Amino acid sequence: MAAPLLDQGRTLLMGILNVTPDSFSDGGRFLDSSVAREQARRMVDEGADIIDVGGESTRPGAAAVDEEEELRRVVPVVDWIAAHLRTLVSIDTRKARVASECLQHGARIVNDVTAFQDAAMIETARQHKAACIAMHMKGTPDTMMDLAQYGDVVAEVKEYLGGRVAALRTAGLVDIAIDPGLGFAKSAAHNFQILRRLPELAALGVPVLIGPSRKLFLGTLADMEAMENRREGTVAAITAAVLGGARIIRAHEVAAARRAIAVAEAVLRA
Ligand code: HH2
Repeated sequence: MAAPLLDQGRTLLMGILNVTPDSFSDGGRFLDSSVAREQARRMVDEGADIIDVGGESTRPGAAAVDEEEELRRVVPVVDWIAAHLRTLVSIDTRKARVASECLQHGARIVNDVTAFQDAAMIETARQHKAACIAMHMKGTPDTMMDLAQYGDVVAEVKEYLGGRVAALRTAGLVDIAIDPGLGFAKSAAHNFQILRRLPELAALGVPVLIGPSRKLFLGTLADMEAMENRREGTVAAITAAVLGGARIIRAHEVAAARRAIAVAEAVLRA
């Protein structure tokens, strides 16, 4: 069996490349393909293990993107990165056809914020022997913030993700990571609770991915409302995540994330 991509015995760093006009923190910056390529190269130089290419914003309230448009945005970028850079490519999509095309163009990981609930997505991953990242969310990006209600958020997320891992394994998929989905149908308090109780999710026995980068829950703390004031908070959240057992970190600012991971890993080793 091939070595797992998502479990390499160290914390992996996933750099975010949003090829969108409307992502919450960097919308429009990387729509131009030459700028997207440069950003991918920079992130790899700064230590990204994986480049996560997305063509549809999933920010709260975001509208769905037409399939052809999403393909047009992501496929050339995935193709170029896979051919030119020494890195793994993941495709951040909810659509089986987008995943399929990107896997044919060199992506090896599917990052699905709907956790492979679409049978066609599972079948696509199975056919390509892709690694799978299954994220927890409720509803859709358009409706999710009305659904941020839980008895025990960590217990509910854990039960849901445990079920998704079982479904993927039943389909024969073996390279799997889970993600509680910070900011997806979660209040700020839910996100902090998830970070504090991360070891409970890590106990599911598959790598946990955490994506706190620049997110709104950081902006609820004093002096962090403005996006440009969330850099240090992002680094702190990454540190907390690794100390709590996260094995994959998804971030916009790769160099800073790499340094935070190094500190947290040194603490864990000490
Ligand atoms: N967050 C975003 C998008 N995809 N995938 C996973 N697995 N985990 C996350 O936390 C996650 C994700 C949202 O962040 P971003 O990509 O920066 O913004 P947008 O969705 O507006 O493009």
